[in-house]
Amino acid sequence: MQDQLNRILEEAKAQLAKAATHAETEEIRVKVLGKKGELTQILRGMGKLSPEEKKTTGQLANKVRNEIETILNEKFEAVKAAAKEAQFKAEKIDVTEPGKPATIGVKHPLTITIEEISRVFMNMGFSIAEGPEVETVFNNFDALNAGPNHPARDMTDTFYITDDVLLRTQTSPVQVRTLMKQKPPIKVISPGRCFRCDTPDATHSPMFHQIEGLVVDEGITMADLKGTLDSFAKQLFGSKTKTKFRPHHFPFTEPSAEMDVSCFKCGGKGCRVCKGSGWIEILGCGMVHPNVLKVGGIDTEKYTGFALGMGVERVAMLKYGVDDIRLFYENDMRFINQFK
Ligand code: 2NL
Repeated sequence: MQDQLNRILEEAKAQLAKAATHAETEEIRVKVLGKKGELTQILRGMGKLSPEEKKTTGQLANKVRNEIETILNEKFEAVKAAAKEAQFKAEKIDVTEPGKPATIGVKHPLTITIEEISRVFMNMGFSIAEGPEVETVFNNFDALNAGPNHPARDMTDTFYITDDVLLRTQTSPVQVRTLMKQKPPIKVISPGRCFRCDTPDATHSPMFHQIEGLVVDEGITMADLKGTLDSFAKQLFGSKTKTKFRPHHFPFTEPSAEMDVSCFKCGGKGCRVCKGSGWIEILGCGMVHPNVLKVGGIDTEKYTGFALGMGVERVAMLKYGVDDIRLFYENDMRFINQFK
């Protein structure tokens, strides 16, 4: 029996030396000291021994148990420490590692252009008006003197939601809303998104941006229109910029004109940007048609006004030398980042 006890001790020592985890150590503890453990069974069987044998074997058994318990406790401590160490290693963060640089976004070139144009008009006393992109056919066409047979109303040119509701084809309906709820003097611009059934190509997009302007007051004349737009052109394209007005036609203005600016690239000599002419077409404008003023209940004997409209993409393409309108909508950061 004493041999057996010594064997149990040696075996337990050898196994515990190899144990590397809590589970392995616990397994050995159960095998030796558990209810059915090797040592437990020997201790139980000691009742059958003679008093003499009980004394010597008992002493050895206690010594073996104490020794195994000590080694077990040490092992439990060791595997616990090792597990903690492993966890620390796995969760280690190198606080000295350089951080990932945060990338700060940039303004979209169309946003930059809208803000630049708006700034010029705001400095001349204009307010900014906004309105919905989904509009009534009345605000988009009828109120603007574009009668039922106007070609722009065609199903193939305009995105209709219902017979009476559409995606606005210009931001004029915002000006119409202003005319209907505000009394003169009126001095607003309306930047915003517009929609037309166009197949995309280098110069067309079914979604684009526009800025319109509207001034209504007593005694507004074509001279106010020309002075305001000439000043605008000089502020946006440089103080040497010249302007020229060519007769045109819009249903909502009479008379109507298109404004050209002297080429800001070549100064008017003729180059690639102005296609050799020295002039660049920038916007449409005119004196507000009396029929449009009447929609807002404005006394056309007392008040007159002028209005203008320009394409944001066109201005941005000219200013930045962008040759394809579709680049604005691809959200390719290699393109967007060039306008910082
Ligand atoms: C262009 C031409 C224009 C207007 C827009 C307007 C608005 C009201 C009354 C009269 Cl409420 N006119 N807007 C006037 C002239 C031209 O836009 O070529 N846009 C890109």
